Amino acid sequence: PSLTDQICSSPKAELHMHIEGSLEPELIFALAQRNGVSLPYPSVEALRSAYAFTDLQSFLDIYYAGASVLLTAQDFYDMTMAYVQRALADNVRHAEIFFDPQTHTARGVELGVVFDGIGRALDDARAQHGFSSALILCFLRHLPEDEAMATLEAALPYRNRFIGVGLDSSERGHPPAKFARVFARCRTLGFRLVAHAGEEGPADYVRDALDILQVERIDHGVRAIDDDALVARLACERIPLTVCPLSNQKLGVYPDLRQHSLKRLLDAGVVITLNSDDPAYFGGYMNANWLAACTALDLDADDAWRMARNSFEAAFLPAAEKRAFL
Ligand code: ES4
Ligand code: ZN
Repeated sequence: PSLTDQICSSPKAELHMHIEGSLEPELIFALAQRNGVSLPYPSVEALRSAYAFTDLQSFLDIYYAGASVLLTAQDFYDMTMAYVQRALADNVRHAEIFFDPQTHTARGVELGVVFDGIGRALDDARAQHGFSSALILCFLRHLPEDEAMATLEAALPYRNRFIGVGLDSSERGHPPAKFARVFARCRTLGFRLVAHAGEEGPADYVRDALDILQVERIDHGVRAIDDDALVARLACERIPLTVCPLSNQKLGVYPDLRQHSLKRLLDAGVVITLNSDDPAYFGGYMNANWLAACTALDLDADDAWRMARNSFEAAFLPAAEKRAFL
């Protein structure tokens, strides 16, 4: 088979996807209408044409505006089911899905509504399609640590509905150390730990996420390439990076994908995985990300096979379940 066919048909795990970033403009408009929410864009086309980002913050402003249409459990259900359909089409067999509770509670949407809508969709996806999934609750790093701690406490009644916690939103000026106490508490509680680091922020933030937050995976982590000792450590300790090629291109981390560090990191022995991040905003779901990376960096069948295997190795699943996917 061609490399394209191999990539598209290969079973994969998606480990870095924000469910709010799967809201397509059409669904944003449909939900706005259903809920009587007014949007600052006259049409689907006008909204989509605003997706011309210059950096992470210019994206986040539009991403939080898009999420403002989510009010009811049915809204969260519809968003999640639409993502599952896209993932199934790309042969994603398992997804560890981020969600941002603070984006919703700040608008008066109760945490239980968020968990019910997303959770019911993922239960149905498992029952109807055998789609495996888990939820990771992300703290917004531009907000104070106290608010992350309060969010954690509010989420504890639902603790069997999420397996871990992460850290997302504006990276620069919000280093991992800002969240040392809340991550320590999450570790004590037995949650799996991840954090965005080294997307726009420096390689130092990747090291601090490992040493201070004690995360098990790094989301993005592409700036680690600036620090040879750190790259060697990631490879030696088999710390996975959840890399998102189209995101990095659209946000100007690597405007030209041919410059992307993921090939150099892969060749250095780092456990690289490929993911879609915010697929509705960055121009593609899983297979589009895989094909863009493989084309731009001239990756071969062996590289693609390694990254598919890495996606299951890096997943927060029991070893026996991982093996059954490949
Ligand atoms: C995000 Cl691309 C990215 N980076 C940081 N935080 C995020 N939240 C949603 N997408
Ligand atoms: Zn992300």
